[in-house]
Amino acid sequence: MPDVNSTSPAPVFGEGQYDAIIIGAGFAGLYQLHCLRNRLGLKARVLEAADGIGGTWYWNRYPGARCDSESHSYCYSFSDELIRDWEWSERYPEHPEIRRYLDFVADRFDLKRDIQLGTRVAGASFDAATSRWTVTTEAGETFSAQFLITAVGCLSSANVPKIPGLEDFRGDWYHTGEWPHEGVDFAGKRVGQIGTGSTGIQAAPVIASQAAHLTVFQRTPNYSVPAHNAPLTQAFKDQVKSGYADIRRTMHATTNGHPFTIDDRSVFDVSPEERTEIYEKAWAKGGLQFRANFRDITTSLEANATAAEFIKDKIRAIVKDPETAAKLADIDHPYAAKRPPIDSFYFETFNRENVELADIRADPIERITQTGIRLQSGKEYPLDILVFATGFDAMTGPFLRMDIRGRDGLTLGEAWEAGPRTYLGLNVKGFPNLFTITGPGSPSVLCNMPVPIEQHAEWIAGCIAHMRKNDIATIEATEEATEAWAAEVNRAAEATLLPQASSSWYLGANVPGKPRVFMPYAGGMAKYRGICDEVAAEGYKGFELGKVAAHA
Ligand code: N01
Repeated sequence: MPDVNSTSPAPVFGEGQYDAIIIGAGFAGLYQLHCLRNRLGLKARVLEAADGIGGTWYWNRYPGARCDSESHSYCYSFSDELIRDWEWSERYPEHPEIRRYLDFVADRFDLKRDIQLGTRVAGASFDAATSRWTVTTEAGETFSAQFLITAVGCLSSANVPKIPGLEDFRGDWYHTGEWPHEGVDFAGKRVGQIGTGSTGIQAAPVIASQAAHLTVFQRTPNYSVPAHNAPLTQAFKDQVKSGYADIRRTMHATTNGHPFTIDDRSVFDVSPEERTEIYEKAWAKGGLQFRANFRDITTSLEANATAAEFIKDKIRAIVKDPETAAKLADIDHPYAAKRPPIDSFYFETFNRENVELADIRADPIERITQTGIRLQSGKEYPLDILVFATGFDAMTGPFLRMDIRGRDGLTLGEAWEAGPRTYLGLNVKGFPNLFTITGPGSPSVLCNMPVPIEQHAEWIAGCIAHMRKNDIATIEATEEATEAWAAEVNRAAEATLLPQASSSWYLGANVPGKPRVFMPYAGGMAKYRGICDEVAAEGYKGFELGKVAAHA
């Protein structure tokens, strides 16, 4: 790991002049600011569209929104003091608790004075003559910086599908990723929820418990494993604090950055009876750990089928109406080929009198009417409230809604016309000094997010420290390294079952017209960290380093 503590003399600045502009004040933006300002002594500013910090957790306040990673791992691990001084209350933290945590971190490291809220970045352009970025906001402010760092999140551009008739709907409608802060009163209402991904699976049980009636419109049935959320015991909290060094080591050594390891056995190393027993235990324990029961669940279709069938049997056993159970269990992709949801009584929700499942794969939505949803068969669902749990224009959406222009006016949209191309998910050829935290081509969404975020922010800080120390003005991925990385991203994906879920947002398949490219790096976080360290150790191999005067 390069030395993030080395600094070089800070240049003199005018108003709006910075060493680094960071876009976004979620987990990534906060830590990047800490690394650059508090450790390197750079002049850095975070621009954040929202009126508060929190990133994804600022916007996702839908009913049931809580993290699927366990709280003791869904946090920063860089500071022993933070680990000592913060206490999580539940196994999976609910959205307000995560915001309180991030607020605590921002105060602890005195970050807020360099975070400008209510400031949506409209665009940024690179000037080759000065080697600087000019960043413009929607309000017309401009900033100049040597480095532009995006901390925009992977799932922050809400996807509201263009279903005909939405503009006619006389009820209220909401997207889960832009949920009103004051909440939504479902009492006495007929609610329609479109979408059964991780979000929909979290939201449906809570909405059902509050509304007069809930119809879940399901296009692609999904697996889910119980979360078994519960308050944390004092003994567990103490154990986490005293054993955090080991927990951190595990998170850094595993594929997905979670605090548990993947069992080294194959599904077929054990007898069918023993396998069922293992699955039963994992089901009773709950959580994302289910896919870590055997090493080949995520790589072999035959092995995967044993886990898939186990979960389908559970669905059929939980859901009392056989027709509804059959629709819920009619899953067309391998388990965990899409991001595996975990739930609190999702399948049980369909046993409630006030809940109905509409199979819109068999009978698609024709249109939204003034009073509800009409299916192609002519069947009508009268609704007062419509909830879109329809996901995000993932990974590239948050970038492409800004007008980012690199060398010679090349837009990021043009550079990514056939799908995102990056080197290590960290930089794009043609866009010098642009760093993309958890960008496409990095492990990001396949991991417990704080782990790749910390690794990226530290790597970027190390890179900038190296540049300052060696009087390097620009860094830019080479075409050769970009090509080789694209091949590695494809190779890593093909070694897993991930590309086999054809409707997955990992492939961009959820947004009509989006290029079908497997976006995250599936080679595992530990391997990826090693590659990034090696790139740095070898003088930023694969990057072109430019030695022109940098400071304006
Ligand atoms: O979105 P999704 P999400 N008509 O894209 C359906 C993270 N997350 O918000 O599969 C009808 O997974 C779509 O159907 P189909 C996590 O990484 C994390 O649930 O396209 N239906 C699908 O059922 C997750 O993976 C936490 O056929 C339409 C659903 O909407 C990611 O966010 C919690 C449709 C979208 O599912 C996204 O999850 C929650 C249409 N036109 C989420 N368009 C944590 O705990 C879409 N759908 C950290």
